[in-house]
Amino acid sequence: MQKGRVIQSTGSWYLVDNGKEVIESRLPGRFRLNGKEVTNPIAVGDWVDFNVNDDGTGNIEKIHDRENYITRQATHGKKGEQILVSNLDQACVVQSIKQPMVKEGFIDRFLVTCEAYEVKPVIILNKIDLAKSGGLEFAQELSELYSDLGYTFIITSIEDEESLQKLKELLTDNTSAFIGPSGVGKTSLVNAIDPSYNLKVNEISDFSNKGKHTTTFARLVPLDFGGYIADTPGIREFGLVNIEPWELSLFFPEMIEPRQDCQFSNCTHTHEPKCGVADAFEKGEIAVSRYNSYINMLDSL
Ligand SMILES: Nc1nc2c(ncn2[C@@H]2O[C@H](COP(=O)(O)OP(=O)(O)OP(=O)(O)O)[C@@H](O)[C@H]2O)c(=O)[nH]1
Ligand SMILES: [Mg+2]
Ligand SMILES: [Zn+2]
Repeated sequence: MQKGRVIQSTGSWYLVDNGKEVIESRLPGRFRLNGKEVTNPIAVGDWVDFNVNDDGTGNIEKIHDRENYITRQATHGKKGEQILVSNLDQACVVQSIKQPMVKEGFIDRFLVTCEAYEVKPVIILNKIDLAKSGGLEFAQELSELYSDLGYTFIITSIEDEESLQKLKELLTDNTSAFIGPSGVGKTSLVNAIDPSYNLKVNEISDFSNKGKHTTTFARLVPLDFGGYIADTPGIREFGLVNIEPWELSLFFPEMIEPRQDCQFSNCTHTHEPKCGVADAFEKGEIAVSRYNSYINMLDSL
């Protein structure tokens, strides 16, 4: 028996990396019928035990318990959820300064969801080369906002070697996932830091800057400098996990202290009297974009 990591899945075949080679493996039928309503019993990122057959293919015998995982819709615990990738050290939300434009709402949802999944979040703002004609200041503001909140925020461009070096350091010896809208450059960044993997990259051809969904399967790429990166397909929206409305502000670091001054313990910080969060917002201690994200998320709960 060998231990390895599932780095790609087609639904019927799994590519398992044992550290030396990649073995095409199958899962015996009994695993599929254990009554679990997961789309796929094995997720990319899973650690498995497997036997090698005479023809060199593998048989997966055991799936190790997952330390954590993220799902496509981020509907934690819901039936039929599709796990994007498991056993992560960090999840990186990738945004671009332009084409498509950065969406703070996406970042903020992502940060809240990471808390719920117990995955460390990282924010990557890509395509900074496009900000030469304007947007650099905004990028800097975002960087300060999120860094002050305690998050790792890095600014990149596939044309800027220094920024790629920083990204490499962040990824070395970790299992990371790139998550974000289509067209922000997730695949391009993986290619730029590890050119041995020529992943498929598409030009943004449509004028609406929506981009094309070029990556269709999540896969883990073993990095030649150590670690794994999961390049995931673009998602338009990031769903929210099941959080009670009064709990939501617990996932906003800048609201933790102010909410202690709220009169009601189940305050939603919207219409209630004597609200510490509303006071802090009025004093400018909470960013407008962050408070807007909070309200939008609250509405969707
Ligand atoms: N100017 C500029 N263009 C970039 C940069 N990174 C990526 N691009 C371009 O952006 C387009 C989309 O890049 P992809 O890497 O396919 O984007 P993706 O996030 O993987 O998209 P999906 O797979 O659809 O989710 C391509 O035309 C890239 O060449 C960058 O740093 N600067
Ligand atoms: Mg891609
Ligand atoms: Zn309040």
